[in-house]
Amino acid sequence: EPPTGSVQPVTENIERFISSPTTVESFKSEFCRQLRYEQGVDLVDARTEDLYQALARTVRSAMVDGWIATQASHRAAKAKTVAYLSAEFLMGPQLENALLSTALTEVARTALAELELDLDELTAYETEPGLGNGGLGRLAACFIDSLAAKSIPAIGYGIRYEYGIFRQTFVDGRQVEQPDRWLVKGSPWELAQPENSVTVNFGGHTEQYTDETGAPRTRWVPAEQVLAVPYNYMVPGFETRNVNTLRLWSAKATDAFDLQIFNSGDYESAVRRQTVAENISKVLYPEDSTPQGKELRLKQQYFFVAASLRDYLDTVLRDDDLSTLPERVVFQLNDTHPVIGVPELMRILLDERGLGWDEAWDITRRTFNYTCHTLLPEALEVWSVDLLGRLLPRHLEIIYRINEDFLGLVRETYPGDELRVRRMSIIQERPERAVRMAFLATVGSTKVNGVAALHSQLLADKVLDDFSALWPEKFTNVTNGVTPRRFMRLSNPGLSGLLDEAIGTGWTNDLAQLAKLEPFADDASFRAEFRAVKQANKERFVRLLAQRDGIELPADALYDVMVKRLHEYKRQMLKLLHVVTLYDRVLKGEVKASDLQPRVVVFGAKAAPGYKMAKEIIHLINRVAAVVNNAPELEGRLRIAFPANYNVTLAERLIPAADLSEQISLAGKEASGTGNMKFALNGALTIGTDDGANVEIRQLVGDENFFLFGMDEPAVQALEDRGYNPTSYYEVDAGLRGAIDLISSGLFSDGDRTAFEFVISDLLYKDRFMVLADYRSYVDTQDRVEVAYRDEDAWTRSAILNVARTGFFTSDRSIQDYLDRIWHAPAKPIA
Ligand code: GL9
Repeated sequence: EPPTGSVQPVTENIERFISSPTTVESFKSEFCRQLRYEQGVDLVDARTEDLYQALARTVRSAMVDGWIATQASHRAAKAKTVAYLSAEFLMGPQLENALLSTALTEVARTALAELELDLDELTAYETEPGLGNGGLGRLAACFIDSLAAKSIPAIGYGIRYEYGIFRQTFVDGRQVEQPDRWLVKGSPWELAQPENSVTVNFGGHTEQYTDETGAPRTRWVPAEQVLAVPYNYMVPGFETRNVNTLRLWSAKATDAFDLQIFNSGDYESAVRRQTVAENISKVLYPEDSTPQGKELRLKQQYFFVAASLRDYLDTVLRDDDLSTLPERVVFQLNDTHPVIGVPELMRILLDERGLGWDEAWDITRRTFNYTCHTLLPEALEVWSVDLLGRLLPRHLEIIYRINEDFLGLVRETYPGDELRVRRMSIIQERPERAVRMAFLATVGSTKVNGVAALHSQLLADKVLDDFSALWPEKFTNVTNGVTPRRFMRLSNPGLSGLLDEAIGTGWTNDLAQLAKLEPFADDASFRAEFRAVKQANKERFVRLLAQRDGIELPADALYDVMVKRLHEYKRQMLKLLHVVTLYDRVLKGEVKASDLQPRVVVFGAKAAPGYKMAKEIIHLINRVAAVVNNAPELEGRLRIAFPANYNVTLAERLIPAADLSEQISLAGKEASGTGNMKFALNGALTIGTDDGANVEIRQLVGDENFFLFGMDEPAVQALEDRGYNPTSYYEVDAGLRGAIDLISSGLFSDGDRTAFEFVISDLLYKDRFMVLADYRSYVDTQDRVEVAYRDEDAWTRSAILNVARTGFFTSDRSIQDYLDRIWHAPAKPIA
């Protein structure tokens, strides 16, 4: 039913009037039309920006028919939809991926060439939307790619931050954050839909009343309203006509009484109201693993979740009967950020739809599932009862009632065990009364999953042990994955071409086919070609870095890469101690520089702006780099490159160039990792601990093709239990002492011996992540890496086997696991 007042659309044969730009001629014509009639720019005057915009809009228009058909078909079929709720979607550049999915790359190249324009130049011009912090946001982007590729009805719901993750710069080696103004020139990829805006309420109080039937009811009387405006991004799938939706919400002031205030002459108040509302989607919180508990963050969470539920129920589903909701949609909670959706759905069912508590709770629990992405206790979100009650009074009441019923069940199951009741309560009492969002998510969901086998096991055995004891069948694992479209086909055309020739092209959406590569590891001519691709990728990266950062590097070296957020548990310090050890050995004459394997160590890492230790470590890396890179003693054989502002765009060029992938977190701390998968799939060998998905990578590639080092999780636990004393390692290990003393000597800080005291004294006296305990094992293993790398044939063989044996880590497989174990939503390919 079209909404009343809308014009009846011409539905028959709309293709008679318009068509999608899928041939060279129509592509050229649409490109010129966009440039001229939509942007008002003459081709002869067009700047790169104008050309890029016109190109992007042309490609976007090629996706629209599939997008419209997908929505119509899913609506008609009443298809079960996966709604992926995520505060972050770290999408990366869009143009190449859209061209790949629409199979228009060559059409675009030719069309542009006929206009004397170069596709690659325009592709390189794109700035990526950085609407995520790291692994969690990038995983969401890989998942919506795979959902589309598999023709699963799915919607991604998130926030259209006006400023994404900050742009990192270095000033005297220190991180300085610049705002990421990704929207100033407008995004050519979005379609605003202000007519589908929804209002989101905050504050106020609740009231009891009796309805027409005399039944007691509750209603929320909010104090504030904000408008949520949807922006749609098309999510095309590889080799399917289906195009899914990513719907990001932007906050806008309602204009209800703005005008009144404005007319009364109080212009500042009118503007202030607007600013307060629009601040909600202004900026991505740049935090990693340490949520700040700020009011604006909770507002962001409720804002996007409330808008998404409202949108799904009223605009997508449009069904009065919500009793079958669990058959029509599954809301997947990407970490605890959207968990306020659980009481929000309860509120809708109870207060707006008039359902009874039991029925509402049954529907809600069957509609939500929760993915946990961490093991660090400090990363688990809690919201103070005080703040929640002020911002969302009705939700707090509902949470209390959920908790009451839940604790009733606990008491019934474990009579007399009040300690357990306190441990399991959704409300923590100390240090302040607060809602434990991970517990609320667990109670409110059908399934709870971790993101790698080890992580899921530790979740069930440690972090959520009481819950897994109560509900063992609720807990499951889905190991993360990455999309091979972006992280192989697009980022590594050299390797992709080689794979196409060797095993056919089917691997791109059936990555298990990489197994067919296995025999080629023993083929000397294939190994030579594989090596040539790796070398060409290094050269391409070297050219990019010279141009992007003015960093000059040798291409002929072992590329040793550690890229990920800067966090103590990930142990960038361990990598740095290794580098300093190599330098120290040469300075002491223990090793001749000419005997060193030429090595380029690449770091890429952003630190949360308020994370002092992480920022000090960035500074230290930069200072060590400045000295090492110019040390005559090293004869240029050891280089450190730390390009600022590591992002998806840089990752796509760097990962294919890597020989060695650094995955060196303290065992039991990295939930999964996904960079580890990207490196292995691009033929890098891993040096890593038995942590996260490293465990599964090693099982698949085999011990002989993986450099394992360090303590495993039980050993870490045992050391913690007996009492860890980092200084004792410093005292007994001369190599370690040499490295630490070199840093303390002032050599990297113009003679200032105190410059890095903050870092060094923490290592010596606290070292929460046991860097010193794993140092010896790490450095010895790096020495083995160096020997292994010199045997070109054996190394290349291992690299090929890494590719051949890691097809498991495609996000297509992750999505299949979610479908089989959690979602049960069938594919609906459109005709
Ligand atoms: C993370 C985990 O730390 C990673 O180990 C995991 O691979 C990803 C995706 O599951 O999720 N959880 C988390 O908060 N972040 C992760 O990367 N942090 C950021 O995204 C910054």
